[in-house]
Amino acid sequence: MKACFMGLGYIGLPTAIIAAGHGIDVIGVDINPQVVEMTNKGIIHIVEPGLQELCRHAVATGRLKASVSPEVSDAYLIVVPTPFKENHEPDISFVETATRSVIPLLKEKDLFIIESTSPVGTTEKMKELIYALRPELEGKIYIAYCPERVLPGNVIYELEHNDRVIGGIDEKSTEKAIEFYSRFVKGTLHKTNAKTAEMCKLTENSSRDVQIAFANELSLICDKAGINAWELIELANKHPRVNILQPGSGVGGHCIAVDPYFITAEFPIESQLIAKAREINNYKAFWCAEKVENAMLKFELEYNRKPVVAMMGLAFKPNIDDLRESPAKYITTKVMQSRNNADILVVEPNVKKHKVFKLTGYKEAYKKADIVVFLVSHEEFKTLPYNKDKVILDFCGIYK
Ligand code: SAJ
Repeated sequence: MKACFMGLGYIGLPTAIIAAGHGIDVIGVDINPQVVEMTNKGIIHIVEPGLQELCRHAVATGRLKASVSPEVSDAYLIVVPTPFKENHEPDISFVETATRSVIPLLKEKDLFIIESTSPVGTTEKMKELIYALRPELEGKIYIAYCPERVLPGNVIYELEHNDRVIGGIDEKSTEKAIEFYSRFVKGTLHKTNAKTAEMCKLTENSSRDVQIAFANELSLICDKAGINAWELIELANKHPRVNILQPGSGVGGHCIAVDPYFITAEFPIESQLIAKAREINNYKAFWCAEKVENAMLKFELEYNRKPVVAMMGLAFKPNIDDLRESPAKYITTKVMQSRNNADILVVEPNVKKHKVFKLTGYKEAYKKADIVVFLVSHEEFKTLPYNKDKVILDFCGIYK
């Protein structure tokens, strides 16, 4: 079995490595020649615990090779990004380009799988594209959609152990895709059709977004009412059928803050709650920035000097170095722009150097600051003692 993985990013690379580790001959394709070069040397270009060793081994055994162009294989997997455009419409051009590049290589009985998070109907569209260009293959190849659901940082375990949803354009395609994934997935492989599988991925991340929006909305209400939101949520969660998530400085990353738009763009009338949740989670970051700006003004009026402010955390969630779509980064940037002559110390213990922000150590920043703003609940921050002499804005429950 030879499989061609189109895209060697956060998901494509680990999946390719794990497939190679299970005896599949893998050709990993990426448009970035640097990624290809590194992969061929057995070096990973992403941060993922345990993956480096597996990559080196997969390359050494000859099972994994990387290239800038696809090669004739038995299975083709599309694992490229699906960003959104400025108007929040999904952009499936990478999926289409990757599909177009494998179309000339397709032969009878091949398997074509899309893993990229995609708007409902994408698999069907790619099917039509393939058959338009290769009409002789109609009904003779297998086409399916199978989203990933791994959590960065725990990818190796989750890729093998998570259940997966697999939806083909017909039953034979679903069966063939299940056969493929059962070579390296231990979790249960659930059968469905392509549309349901596409919608399932969007549903999972929208569900989380809506639940976080509820927690964030509660935090705004609590702030006005003078109630500790974390204590409130902990108490409400003592109810056997209530499970509220944690409020924070907003929702970031490339999944939960993005995927709901794939539903709202296509079903604007029906998706009222999903759209509102996106608004609330975006607003939460804006609200945090306003809170910081107000605290700075208040300090200036009271002490007749500008405060030193520590912005604690830039990552999009705790204990990672990933700053993509990060609300903490947005808040820090907004505060720096609006109070441009203020003394602002930026802290991110998981990043060594940043091209825009001058970073300060977390202990030093905490010591020097008059106003401390907790944006991400990194473990390190929880070791800092609560200093009553400082103004502390705890947006992520460090001292809950
Ligand atoms: N967040 C909160 N409060 C919470 C939980 C999270 O504010 O109680 C925030 C985080 O700080 C972060 C954002 O939400 O800014 C997203 O973080 P996350 O850990 O919920 O999700 P991701 O983006 O790292 O990964 C998600 C996962 N999806 C679900 O949990 C439903 C993962 O399983 C998916 O594979 C991934 O999206 C993806 O690739 O789609």
